[in-house]
Amino acid sequence: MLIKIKRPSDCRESEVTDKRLYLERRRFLRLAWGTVLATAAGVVGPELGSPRPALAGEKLKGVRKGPFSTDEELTPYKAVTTYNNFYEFATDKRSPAELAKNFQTKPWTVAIEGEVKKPAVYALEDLLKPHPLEERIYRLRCVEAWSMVIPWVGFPLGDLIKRLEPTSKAKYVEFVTLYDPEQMPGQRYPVLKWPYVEGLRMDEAMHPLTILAVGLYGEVLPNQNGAPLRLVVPWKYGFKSIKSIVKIRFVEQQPVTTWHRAAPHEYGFYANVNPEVDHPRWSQARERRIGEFFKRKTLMFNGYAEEVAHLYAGMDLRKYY
Ligand SMILES: Nc1nc2c(c(=O)[nH]1)N[C@H]1C(S)=C(S)[C@@H](COP(=O)(O)O)O[C@H]1N2
Ligand SMILES: [Mo]
Repeated sequence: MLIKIKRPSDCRESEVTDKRLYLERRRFLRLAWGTVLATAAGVVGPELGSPRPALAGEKLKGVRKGPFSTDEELTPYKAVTTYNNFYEFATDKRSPAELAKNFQTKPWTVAIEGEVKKPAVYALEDLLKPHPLEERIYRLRCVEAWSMVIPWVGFPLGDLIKRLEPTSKAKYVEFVTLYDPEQMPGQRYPVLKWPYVEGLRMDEAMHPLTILAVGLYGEVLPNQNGAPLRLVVPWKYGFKSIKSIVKIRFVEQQPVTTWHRAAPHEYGFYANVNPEVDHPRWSQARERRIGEFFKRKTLMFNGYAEEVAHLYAGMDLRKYY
């Protein structure tokens, strides 16, 4: 009888490459931040006497496995962190990783405003402290018809919202990215109206799939992926998942979101992944998973229909695109 033994060469090339890079990076970080890591405690790491460029890459502690994870193959770390949409830095996908290298994410505050019982400017540490971190492996589907599978680290946005106690007038949640053209060179150009704004209906914001992420691949978010705090809404096109959040506002009216303002007939407020509603300039029926050659079919609500379709019962999804 022949028994097939899995040899290293049976592994996919991408797997091997990614693992090697992952380990090399780890080793580099150990060398660079040896003492820091030795004393690192928790989400945002230790208070440091002297400034240093970035916190990205520190290992997050006490991360438990969260619900809703897909078991699909992960997109390699390298691709997740070097193929980014972050227009505050640049409009191409390669530059944000380089241009965001020295982005200062500490200290960081988040203003909580509007229809809420506990409005305040919170230090990020205080905002995060009560929330245990979970790993959630989600698909991210960009409106440009590519997709990734990313192991996020974060916590349900709904848990934070409950803590902040919105009033009965709060029908939507608006999110705002940092405006700082000194640090974010893309903001020196009027490609979009700055700062970047996104929004969710209250029930979308409270949905257990919706998370605020502080990390990926077990580490603090790389700056180009939206450090230190970004939204992840897996059933919507990637542009809803706003990065580097400095303000969360509870409002009565539907927020005017950045991409909707820029091109209203191309980008709706809802932006649910929907293979049946094409972008005016291209089809949304298929997508390319980064790292794969053949395109695959795009699934309704990015494959999360079972969890979220009820939120839109009775709505015409061609009108509310
Ligand atoms: N502030 C801000 N958030 C943003 C963007 C941006 O340009 N600025 N790009 C969006 C788009 S179009 C996508 S597809 C995702 C990409 O996230 P990633 O780079 O972590 O994969 O971020 C979204 N969040
Ligand atoms: Mo996107």
